[in-house]
Amino acid sequence: MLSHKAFAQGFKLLASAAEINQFPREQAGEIAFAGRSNCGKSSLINALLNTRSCSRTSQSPGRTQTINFFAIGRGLEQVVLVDFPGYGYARAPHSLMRAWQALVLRYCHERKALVLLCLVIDARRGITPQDRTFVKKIGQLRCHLLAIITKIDCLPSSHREGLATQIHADLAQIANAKTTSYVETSARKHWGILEARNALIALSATKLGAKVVAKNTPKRKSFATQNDSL
Ligand SMILES: Nc1nc2c(ncn2[C@@H]2O[C@H](COP(=O)(O)OP(=O)(O)O)[C@@H](O)[C@H]2O)c(=O)[nH]1
Ligand SMILES: [Mg+2]
Repeated sequence: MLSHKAFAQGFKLLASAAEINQFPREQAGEIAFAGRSNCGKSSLINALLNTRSCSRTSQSPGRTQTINFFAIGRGLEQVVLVDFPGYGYARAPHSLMRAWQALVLRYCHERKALVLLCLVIDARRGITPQDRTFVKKIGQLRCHLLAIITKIDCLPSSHREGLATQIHADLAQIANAKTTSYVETSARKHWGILEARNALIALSATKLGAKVVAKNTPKRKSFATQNDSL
């Protein structure tokens, strides 16, 4: 089971997969991160691990073209973070985009080790049409869906109010996961990173035996304290 210690012990790149046969052996629970290109996914993963180097942040969107698997934590606490290529990158060739998308969808549909899917959302944009398409294409998820809203430092505080409610309502219409939760962060200011780690710990531990919530009625959950659990 994932613990706070695991986030501070470094990471090991297990694989950068462009094809399904390059996926690593399923050795531990996997937490996957999806999001639009440039939404801040790499910065968020780096902030979660308190590093600058895990998931390469880049000014040029679309650079992450493989599914990257990083192991964190030791022994029974080991978890694998899975960084998907960003979708919605207009300048990537269509054939390449289709190949990434097919790979990611196959991962979501077939990977038994997947314990939690995180959807990283740029606070300034909210749920985009590409997010909608992605979530719809995944269809039925056997695990939880965690919306991680990031770059909230870019919004004036008056705009932050109601943002999570709106995103939650938008996701409620399309997501078909056991539960849908959200957390608000800024990788740049390190806001909400502890709460995001709490959410990853709690939600990744509850895949098995979790209560099944009826379709389109996601349960709302916030992760304000370190001891929160479902
Ligand atoms: N203001 C602000 N900018 C951010 C934040 N996170 C990422 N960025 C910026 O957004 C751009 C894209 O970030 P990156 O992590 O590479 O996004 P990715 O393409 O989703 O992996 C970069 O210029 C980052 O510096 C944040 O929390 N706040
Ligand atoms: Mg990236």
